[in-house]
Amino acid sequence: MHKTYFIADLHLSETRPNLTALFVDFMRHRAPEADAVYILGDLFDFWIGDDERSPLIDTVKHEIREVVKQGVPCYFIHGNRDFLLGERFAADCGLQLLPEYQVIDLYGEPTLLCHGDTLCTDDLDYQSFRRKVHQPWLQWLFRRLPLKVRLKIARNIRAKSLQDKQNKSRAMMDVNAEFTRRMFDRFQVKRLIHGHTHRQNIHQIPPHFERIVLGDWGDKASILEVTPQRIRFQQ
Ligand code: OKV
Ligand code: MN
Repeated sequence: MHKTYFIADLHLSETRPNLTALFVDFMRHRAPEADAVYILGDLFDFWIGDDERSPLIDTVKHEIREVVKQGVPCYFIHGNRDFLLGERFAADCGLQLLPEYQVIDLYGEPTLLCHGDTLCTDDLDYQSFRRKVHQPWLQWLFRRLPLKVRLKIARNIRAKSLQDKQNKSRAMMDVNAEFTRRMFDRFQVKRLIHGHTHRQNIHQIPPHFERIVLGDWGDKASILEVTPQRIRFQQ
């Protein structure tokens, strides 16, 4: 039976081994049966360069490589946290990096994929942060810093961001409806799949649009399974 899996926002880190175990379980027992696996960003809780080494990174690479070896293509769109994940990581495990927005033919239905952070246009602070750290020259500079320095900078930025987050409303951190509507038009699709907000749901938007939001991974996995017949979330 044909099926395609979509996951996002696992936020894997060394501090949460149970999460890594859930990912390993998914990659070993579900992913091999799929036509393809799409990881729509924030696979890792943070990413400061492909030269960082850790048991977690080795595990994730290994699991992706094994799935790819079995003939299941694995695709990745950057999240707001692992936007620095690069070609080196991808080449190491056979992961295919996709651009910010990608339209795929999902069993006959053109479907737009993205992480979702770019849709949250009401969060002006975040969008300004994003513009800053996405500047090619700043990334070029950051990548050249010693690993230790990057770790320290990243820790500081995360601590600062945790404070800022407390002053933001729920609505501000959701997608902007009008901006999202324009994306359906721009990419000529009636279906959008994204993550980032962690608000797992399938929204029907009149007259004929569908916005599918992937859930995050906490105590349980959140997996979207699409077959030619139906769309459903699995745990
Ligand atoms: C990722 C987010 C931390 C949100 C820094 C240039 C600069 C890249 C970076 C450092 C931080 C990613 C790479 C991280 C996302 C945070 C806190 C909030 C809202 C520079 C290029 F500016 F220092 F030169 N970074 N890390 N945040 O720790 O993974 O998305 S991160
Ligand atoms: Mn995100």
